[in-house]
Amino acid sequence: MSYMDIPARQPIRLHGGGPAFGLPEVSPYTMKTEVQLQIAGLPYIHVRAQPADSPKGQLPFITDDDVTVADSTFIRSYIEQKYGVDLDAALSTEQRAVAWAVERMVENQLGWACAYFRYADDASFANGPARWYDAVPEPQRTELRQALRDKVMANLFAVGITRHGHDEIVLLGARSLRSLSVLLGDKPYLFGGHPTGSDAIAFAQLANILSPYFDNALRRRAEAFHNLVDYVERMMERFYPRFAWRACQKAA
Ligand SMILES: N[C@@H](CCC(=O)N[C@@H](CS)C(=O)NCC(=O)O)C(=O)O
Repeated sequence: MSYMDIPARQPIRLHGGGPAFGLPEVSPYTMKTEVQLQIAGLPYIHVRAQPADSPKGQLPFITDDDVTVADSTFIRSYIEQKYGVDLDAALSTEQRAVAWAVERMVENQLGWACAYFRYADDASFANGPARWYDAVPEPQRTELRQALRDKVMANLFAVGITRHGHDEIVLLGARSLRSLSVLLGDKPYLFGGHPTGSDAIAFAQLANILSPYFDNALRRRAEAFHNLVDYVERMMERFYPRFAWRACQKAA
């Protein structure tokens, strides 16, 4: 068989929400996967999709030839197995355990605190998620906005975050921010000189919190951790070098 007979491999297609709110990708889970694909050195194409397009009803999902994988955690397992990469290769067994705990804290606690500020606050909702329906004619626009907000508010209640008061939610979020800040210390990345798997989600969630489009108490708490602010800038420069993160921050 000659070189010409070998079928060209199609890049992985990463389905996400696309840029919005001063971020190169609006979905933190898609950003996580995008960064992990880059750490793994795998070529990919970033395409826009709707959650309803995904087999699990959420973004991201990837298509790789005839394989579709949904959910950022399972996407990572898939690429690590299929392409023989280990995003945590440099980590000890103990560090891997900490990395998983960090990932769960960011996704299952800090992420909900961030979502609370985006959806519960009228101005943030109007300035943010409501805008996805700008092109839809009335009365469907108002209905779709309300349906989205109701769904996310129901989720926030189900996971428990909105059973707390505003200040308590800030406190919970700030504890996670502090933990990340302490873990990072003065290192470039969470576990040393090179980014590993959990840097992807920590960065994505922190970038979302620091989005200049939303002014809230959680963002102000995050801004007070200067090493986290610098970390987001560092990750942005490395993984989204063409995105004008600094300019967006200054313009806000
Ligand atoms: N566990 C999922 C969470 C993904 C997720 O929450 N995606 C959001 C966008 S950031 C979504 O699609 N939400 C729509 C919905 O839940 O209906 C993962 O890690 O991929």
